[in-house]
This record gives sequence, C-alpha cells and structure tokens, in this order.
Amino acid sequence: MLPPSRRDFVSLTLSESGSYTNSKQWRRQSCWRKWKQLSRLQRSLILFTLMLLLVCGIATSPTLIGHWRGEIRGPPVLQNRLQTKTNVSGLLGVENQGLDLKNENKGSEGGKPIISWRGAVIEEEQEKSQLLSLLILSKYKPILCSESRLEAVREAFRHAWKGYKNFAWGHDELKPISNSYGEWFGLGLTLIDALDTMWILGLKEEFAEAREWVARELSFNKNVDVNLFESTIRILGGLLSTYHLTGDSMFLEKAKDIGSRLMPAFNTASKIPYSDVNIGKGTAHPPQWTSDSTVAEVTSIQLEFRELSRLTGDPKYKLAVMEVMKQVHKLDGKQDGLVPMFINTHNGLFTHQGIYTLGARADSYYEYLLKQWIQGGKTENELLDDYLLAVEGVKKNLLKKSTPSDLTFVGELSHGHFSPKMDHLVCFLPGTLALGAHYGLPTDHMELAKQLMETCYQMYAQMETGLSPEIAHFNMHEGSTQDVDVKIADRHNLLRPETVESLFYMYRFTEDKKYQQWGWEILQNFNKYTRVPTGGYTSINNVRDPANPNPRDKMESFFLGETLKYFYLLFSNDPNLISLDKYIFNTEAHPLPIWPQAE
Ligand code: DMJ
Repeated sequence: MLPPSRRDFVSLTLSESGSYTNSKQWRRQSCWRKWKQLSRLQRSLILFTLMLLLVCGIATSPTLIGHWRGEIRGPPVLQNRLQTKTNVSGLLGVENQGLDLKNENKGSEGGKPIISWRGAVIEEEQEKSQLLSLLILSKYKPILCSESRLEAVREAFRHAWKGYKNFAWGHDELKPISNSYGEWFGLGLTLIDALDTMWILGLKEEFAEAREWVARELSFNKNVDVNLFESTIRILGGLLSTYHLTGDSMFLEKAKDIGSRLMPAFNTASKIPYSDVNIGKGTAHPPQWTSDSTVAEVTSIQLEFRELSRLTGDPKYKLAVMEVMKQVHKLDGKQDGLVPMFINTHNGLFTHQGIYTLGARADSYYEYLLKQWIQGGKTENELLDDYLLAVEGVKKNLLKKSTPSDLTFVGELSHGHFSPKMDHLVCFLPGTLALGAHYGLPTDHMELAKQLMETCYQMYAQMETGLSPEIAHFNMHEGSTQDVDVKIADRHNLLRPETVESLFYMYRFTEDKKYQQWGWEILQNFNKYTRVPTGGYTSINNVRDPANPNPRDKMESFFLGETLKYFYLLFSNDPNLISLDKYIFNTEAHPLPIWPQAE
C-alpha cells in the first residue's frame, strides 16, 4: 500500500508539468492533508469561527436583510444594481472606503492629503474619522452608525466652509478650483444660506464667526439688483430661520431690513411682482428681455413674507404675497391644476401657455401650495384644493413608466405632446407628497412618493459616478436596455439638494433605513467626485465620466444651505431635530415655525 504522501507526489509531478487543472487539484489535496493533520479541537475552532463570520456577514448586510424583509423590490435589473451599489458603499461601504483609503494612503506622506481623483482629496482627518467609523461600525453597527454618518456630514461642511472662508469670505459663492469667488448680489449669499445649517450641525465656532460678519459687515443699503425669489428664499428665509433657532434678535432686524427693501417688486399694474429689485434705490423691474415673471418665483416667496408679517405685526408683507396666490388661483390657462411657467406683470395673465412641467420655473409653486396650508394651520382651503387638484393633474398628464424597469417618472407636456424629460429639480416631489400624506392627505400620495423616490435614487445609481445629471430622459419604447438616457448638455451636477431632501422626508415618515443608505451612497459620491483639495466642493460637468467629471469651479450656496443640511437630518434618528410637526422648510431648506393657530 502506498503511503499517504504518495498522492502528494503525483500531484506535484503534474503541477511541475504546468497543468493548471492539476495545480488546483494539488492545492485542494494539500489543503485536505493539512486539514487532516489538525487536531479535533483545532478543526472545531476553525469551523466555529467560519460559522460565526457567515452569520455576522448575513446579519449585517442591508441588502440581504432588505430582500428577506421584501424591502428591496423592483425589477431584477435594479435589484442587481442595488446589490452592487450596496456592496461598494454604505455600512459595508464604510469598510470598503477604509480599504480604498489604505490603498490610496500608500502614495501619501504623513499629514498630507490623500488624492482620490484629480481634484478630490480625502484629508488625513477625514481618513481618521472614517477609519474610526470602520472600527466602531464593525463592533456596534446599529447604534453608532448614525453618529458616524452625522460626523461625516459635519466634516464635509467644515471642508466646504474652509474653502469659503479662505477664498470667498463675505462674497456670494466660492470658486473652489480657482480659489476665488463669484458675486451674484454681493451679499454674502453662501454665508447667510449656511447660518442655520451650522446651528443645526452644532458647529459653534463657525457659526459665531459668521454671526459676527452678519452683525458687522452685512449691509443691504447697496445699489444692487437682486432677484426677488432668490433673495427671499435664501436671505430672508435664512435670516428668519436663524432668528427662530437662536432667538438672536439681530437676525430678525436684518430680516426686516431685507424684507422691506424687497417690497418695491410688488409695485406693478397687476400686483404680480417683478423679478428684480434694486434694494438700494427701491426700484424694481422685469428682466431686460421680457415683462414676464416666472410662475414658481412669484408663488414661492409666501412662506417667508407671511412669517415676516407675523413677526412684525405688519400685514403688508402677507397681503402682497397672498394677492399673488389669489390671482393665480383664479387664472385661466391651467390644465387639471397644472400651471404654465410664465405670468405677465402688466396684465397678470399666464403667458407661453400649453407647457406643463414639475421642473424648472414651476416646481416650487406646487411645494408652496401645500406648505402654506400647513404653515397657516390647515385652514386655507383654496391652497389645499389647488394642491390636491395639481397632484391629480400630475397623475393624469405627466406620470409614466420607463422601460425596462418600470420606474415611475414625471415627464412634461408641451401642447399636448408628452416628453419623457425629468429635471433633477422634480425630485422635491416625493418629499412633498410624503409631507402631505403625513398631514392627512390621501395615502396614495405616499405610495406615489415611494415610487418617485426610487426613480430619483436611480437617477444617481445608474450614472457612472453615482451622481445624478441635471436632466434625465426616460426610455419608454419596448426593447430599451436602460431606463435613463442623458443628453450631452444635461450631464452636469450642481450639488443640488432635491433628492437628499426627499430622502430625509421619506426616512422621517417611514423609518425605512434604505433611505439613509441611499443618501450615504450619494454623500460618498459627492466626496469622491466633487470635493476639492484646497477646500470646498465643485459642480461638475459630466456625471458619466468618473475618470474626468470635469469640475465647473463653482460651489452653489444651496450646497451648504440645503444639501448638507438635509444629509444631516436624513442621518439623524431623532425626529425632534427640527420636528416636522413644528417646522415647515422653505424651498431653500430654512425651517420656519408652523403657526400655533391659523391667522
Ligand atoms: C434652490 O435654490 C431651491 O431649492 C430652489 O427651490 C430650487 N433650486 C435650488 C436648488 O436646486
């Protein structure tokens, strides 16, 4: 009889002949031999450890849990996609990110930033905090995962703030690639937009220095044209919410100042406001090329001016903006509650009729119908009626399914012709629908919200960078192999908040962790493709090219005002952190109080 080693001898000989199959066989046999050589105790220990690892792996995989619970639904294509994405980010992603960092770290020297792509870096501090998260997560995953994600948002904010502080302090927007700044109104837009975010994130030092700038440097007595809508939602809204959160009356005084300087916009024949106001001279005018205003702009300043009236006791602000709502309520030219995009400031009529969208120029009209109704104590029935009608109008005219994956999307209508085009801006809608359902509106609004939330997430997940384009076109013809097409001109990403905003609402109302998970993936992709080494985050030109996303050299103020704030609120498990039963967010993410009773 041959000794046991005889088998090894045969394998070894074949292996030397270069046969791959036999080499594998040899390895197997060699392992088997080693296994047999172990004591019973050693074997039991190894088997036990393997079993333990398997059980832990299954128990902590959100994807598997999701499948077991039936949470991850949708067509197989998307399920595959979700599995892939889940494995590269999120809970497991933190771990993977830790591994990536280790690899990237090879080329770095102590204390120096670690380059992750041209332009984006992960600094040492961030690396430490993420590796720490990795360690913490592997031990106490369910409890501390939220805290480590919150810390990741604080870190992202600090990084954005570093760029703003060093290169754009007191100016409107950071240009993070050229280490300079851009002016729009010359009013420190980013700083004001970011005030309440810093307060909510608990960034005391940053808040204190920004408060000093507002108190000492900010003056609205300037010969400058500002856009009524943009300065209302960002500046007036930002100052009012910061006043409410802090109780610091300096912010209220500044809010009164800018609010009264914006009022000349309403001096028009129709009382529909002009788009532009010179806040120093007290004059207002439409844009140079038209006497029209944008419908979304004139109908999305109401939360702020109504609140200003409540705080000052002066009804003029509220009267001016409610006059606009009254007129729009009665106007001809709507289709099933959907509004055109333009309104004339001379005669108060809709212009460019026949085009209906939930995207640019109409979006926040719908959002503010619902939010004013909530703000005012749910008694202003015309607002509610218009909102409910519009949701039915969306369902009837704009809602379709894509192929191959049956994603529900909101398209556009142009003179009876349907276009499967959806702006990223439309992704405010799942959150707004969910908010309405929370306040007692039909439950099918929540069902629609869930479907649209999935679509908005897929607008990120199906892109090569994991970041959404500005506009997506959905395929509807049989035989399509992908749901989302992006035209070359639409491939940019401006660091917009709408999807993260909706994820926040969806998580608050359902407590379904998948929404936090989706947000976590998006935050990581912002870090990967838009983070700039010297501070700040940049808009990019091409979400389809991970090798060269092509930075645009601009950090919009809403990235700090909205996007990072909604990330933070999404990752927080505390429903009382800006309770949705007490506050209503304006369209720039500035929380304003829901009035104690209807006024
Ligand atoms: C913000 O200024 C507001 O959210 C507005 O309602 C839409 N555009 C930007 C963000 O995308």
